Amino acid sequence: MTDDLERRFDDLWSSLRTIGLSAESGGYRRFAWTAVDDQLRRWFREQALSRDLSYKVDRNGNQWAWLGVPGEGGIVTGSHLDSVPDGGAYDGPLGIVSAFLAVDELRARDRPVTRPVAIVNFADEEGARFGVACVGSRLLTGVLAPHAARALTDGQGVTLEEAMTSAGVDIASLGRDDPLLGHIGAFVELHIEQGRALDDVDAPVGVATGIWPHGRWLFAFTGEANHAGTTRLADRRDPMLPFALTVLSARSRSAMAGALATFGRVRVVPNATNGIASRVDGWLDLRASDEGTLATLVQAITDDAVSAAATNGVTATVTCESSTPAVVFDEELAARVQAALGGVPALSTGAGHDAGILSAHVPAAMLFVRNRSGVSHSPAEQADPADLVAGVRALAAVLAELACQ
Ligand code: HGY
Ligand code: MN
Ligand code: MN
Repeated sequence: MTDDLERRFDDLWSSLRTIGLSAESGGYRRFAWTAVDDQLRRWFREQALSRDLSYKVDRNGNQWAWLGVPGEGGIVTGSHLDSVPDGGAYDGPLGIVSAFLAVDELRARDRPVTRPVAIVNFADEEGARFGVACVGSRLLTGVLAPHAARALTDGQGVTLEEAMTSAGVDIASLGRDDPLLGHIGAFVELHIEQGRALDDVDAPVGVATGIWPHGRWLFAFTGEANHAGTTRLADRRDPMLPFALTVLSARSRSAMAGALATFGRVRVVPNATNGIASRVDGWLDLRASDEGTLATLVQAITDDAVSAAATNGVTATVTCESSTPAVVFDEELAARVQAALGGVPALSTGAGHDAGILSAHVPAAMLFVRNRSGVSHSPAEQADPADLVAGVRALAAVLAELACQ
């Protein structure tokens, strides 16, 4: 094990630091298939080539860097480089930077690497631009149908098909990729923790047990645009009112059920201060400990929305944009990861990940690195240099356990 790892982490991290950084917010705006994403993808390619790893883009636009010949039983690590709007630095990129450094560590060891090892950058994990999260891993595993993916549309009316085509991806090749899935013997994703559990128990690294089921629903309320100063209250068909009531319903119902409901994105048409809106679209992100609770909550919030809309002369429609079942990570793989790390805290999470999507198809595991602020999807994400290095060492130990036999 080399001892200048902190410096090498810093160097590699710095090479990525300014890409997509907003001077205005201090957060990252790294959205799929944009010019910023292209810079990130070039960075990944350069890292792969500078290490003599074989570089490939799969049928669904995910980037791969292979050590050894891709084949059955490969040990894959990696994460994503895209971000939410004004995201933090670590969610995603930490898993990829740590993966490159862990592979460097693996190669510097005496033990021969006996299985193919790969680093992957999954495309469009956050779904910030086209609305559906984990598009790259959903396409790879067949969870998202190619025709549904192609039709996804961003806020400017650009389809995913157009965006991927402009980025040079052959759109005709999208879809479940069984030969590639057959090369993944195990997938291990390292990720910044998106909470305070590790800080609470004073541990730099933890292992995931599972992910809460979750999904995204579009609540669309259609009323009638009219003048804010002349329209009598009795004559209004204001979609903002049922929307507001729905936000409160989601909050109180989820609180009672121990679940998490968030409306973090709203579109108001025409969005004028002195006008009653004609339409309000709000996106519900809902997560619960089990699928029954999630389904019951969605139905109850939908019923509340429809009834609040009717009371206000507005129509409401609710569309599920994505849903992800509960994930329980592979216990045998988790036990091997734990053995390689000498026993670390085990945590479940409400955050979605490509590892969760892959877990229904191949053995998958996750390592979490302590986040000092506990905040994520915000520039306030924070990690200590010593923990970042501990994460790389942990990942290298796991790769050695799995790939050197
Ligand atoms: O939204 C999520 O849970 C994840 O961070 N993509
Ligand atoms: Mn995220
Ligand atoms: Mn992430």
